[in-house]
Amino acid sequence: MTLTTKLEPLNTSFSLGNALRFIEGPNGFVLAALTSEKASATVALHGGHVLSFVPKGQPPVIWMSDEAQYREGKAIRGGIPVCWPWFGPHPDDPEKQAHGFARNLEWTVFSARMINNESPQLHLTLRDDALTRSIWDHAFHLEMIITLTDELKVELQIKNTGDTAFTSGGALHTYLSISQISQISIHGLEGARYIDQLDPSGLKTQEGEIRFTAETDNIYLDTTATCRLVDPGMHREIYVDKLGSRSTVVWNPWINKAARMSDFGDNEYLEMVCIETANAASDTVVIAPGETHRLGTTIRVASL
Ligand code: TA6
Repeated sequence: MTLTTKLEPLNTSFSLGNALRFIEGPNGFVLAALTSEKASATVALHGGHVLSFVPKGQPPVIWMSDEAQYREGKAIRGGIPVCWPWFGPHPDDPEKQAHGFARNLEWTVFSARMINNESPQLHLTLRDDALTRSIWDHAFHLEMIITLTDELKVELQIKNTGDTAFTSGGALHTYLSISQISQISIHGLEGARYIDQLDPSGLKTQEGEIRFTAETDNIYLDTTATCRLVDPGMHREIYVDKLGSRSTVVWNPWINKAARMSDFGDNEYLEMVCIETANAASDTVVIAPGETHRLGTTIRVASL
């Protein structure tokens, strides 16, 4: 199937004029381009993966690696990877891909509509099939609802369509664009208990704001707090609100891990940080048959 034969029926069925249309992305990937009066965003059907969010008058808020690879079966480096049904390594089987399979699969366009005649909303879906069941033997229906105003709202609805309960972990693994890693601070997690993935000797407690002087890979537990990223270099604050999430992961790979990742530039650790809306470790949720869990994040900026 050529790209044109992919794009034409999508635009015929779902485009909303200039507010939402389907375009060609890197390596023939299909992207949805969303535009409101106050911002723009792009979403890859591969992985249901938000790639960009740019409020009017602002530099990009969501970060993408210049080395990102657009290949079937591989996650795109940057944006908002959809990590599901588990976060990090598989709890029992190290052979299974890290962060689950949802970010590596092609999602389907379910609908597109305007909210209040000004905000495009894209609705994507992913259902279980023989491949997913060979990895994780449960029936599910994922819905990804992305709404653009002057903010970016991303909501993952996780429905158990099977007849046995399952444990749902995962994250909206948001990469944020910053001026310089040593200049920023993250507020809102003061006093939260966390797993330092680089020193699993035991739970730690966040003392004050988060600043970065080395590789940082923390899973903050039992917190529903909004995170506020203060970036004096870009004269802005980025807020990460969340819904249905009791974990927040804060990650910067720093020098050595950046150098080990083939789809991550050696110096790109300087210009990004992840604030991830998650349910990980002890915060995973059990979803009963027929029930739905909603996991959402809203990204917004304010000028300093
Ligand atoms: O969210 C932090 C983390 O779990 C890190 O340990 C690092 O592995 C990152 O996710 C990226 O994982 P990925 O599989 O996308 O390379």
